[in-house]
Amino acid sequence: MEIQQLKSLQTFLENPLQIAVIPHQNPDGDALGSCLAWAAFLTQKGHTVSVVSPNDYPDFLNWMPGQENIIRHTETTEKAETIIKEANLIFTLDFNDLVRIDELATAVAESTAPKIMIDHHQNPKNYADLTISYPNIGSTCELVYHLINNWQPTAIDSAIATCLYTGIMTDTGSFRFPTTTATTHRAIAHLMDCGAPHSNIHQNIHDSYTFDRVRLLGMGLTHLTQLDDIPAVYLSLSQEELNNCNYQKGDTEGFVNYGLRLKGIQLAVIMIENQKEGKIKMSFRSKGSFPAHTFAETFFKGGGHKNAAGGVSWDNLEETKDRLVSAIQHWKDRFE
Ligand SMILES: [Mn+2]
Repeated sequence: MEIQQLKSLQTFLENPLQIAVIPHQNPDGDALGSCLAWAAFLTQKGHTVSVVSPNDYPDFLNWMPGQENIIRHTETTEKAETIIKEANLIFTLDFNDLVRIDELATAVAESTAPKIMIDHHQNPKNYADLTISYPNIGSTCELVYHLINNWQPTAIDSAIATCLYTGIMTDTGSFRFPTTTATTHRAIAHLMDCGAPHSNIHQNIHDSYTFDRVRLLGMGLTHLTQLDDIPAVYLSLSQEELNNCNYQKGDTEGFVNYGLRLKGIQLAVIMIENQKEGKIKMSFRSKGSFPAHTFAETFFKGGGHKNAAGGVSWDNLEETKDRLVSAIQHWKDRFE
């Protein structure tokens, strides 16, 4: 697949630069994978590159090649901001709106360095000097794969292949979401040729639950509720339940998908209480034409993709449930 902006991208990178590469807050496999692969490629090209993450990431990602050098803004704030200040080129990957990097946004907005967005979310904001946005591609990692493969396929070593494979795998739900194409599989085949250890990657991501995490999943599932005559389900976890299971960042990742395992269900929602921040974090997953992103945007200040979106509620858990149920009932004609 040809990426139209490759030539313009290359003109930014003609001379050795100090580069900062930034994933979104609470980075997932795609955000980290794309940043680490892109940073490794730029390093090969003779640039000095740092990956600066707005905050920490879950344990099931802390094996990825290169992650040991990631600077976390929440932990080493001054260092992170110095890197942004001194960078003469900034890449933002896997997001398209500076609100997604929280407090790091100020440093990025204040920097006079050119900014380049590489992303696959809809409706990119206009903050970058070069916007490489492909909402039809299933992951930023697949987009970065095409960029590198168009430019210099021989640069894809096993570290880059591993990072890209991971992000493509996680953002496509292990190659099963509708965004997975034959092109995706050709990219994956090539990445395996380049040394991506696919079995290890699957194990590291999916078979690395702690005992507490499985208990937490069990608690979430006991709350699984199906709406009357509407193909939608929701589940929830209270702060107390999270505490009881020694909640660690990333533990609830993927729980919402269990709702979609029910036959015929088109929308699954999870509500996770965060008492410290006084809010309920919400995730929406849909199948078919139900627009999870528009639903999240309309009712819960969120957004995302058609089949995977996030949102937030400032009401308590019970009120949020009630509001969710009415919102779904209000939109019941949108189901197939
Ligand atoms: Mn992504």
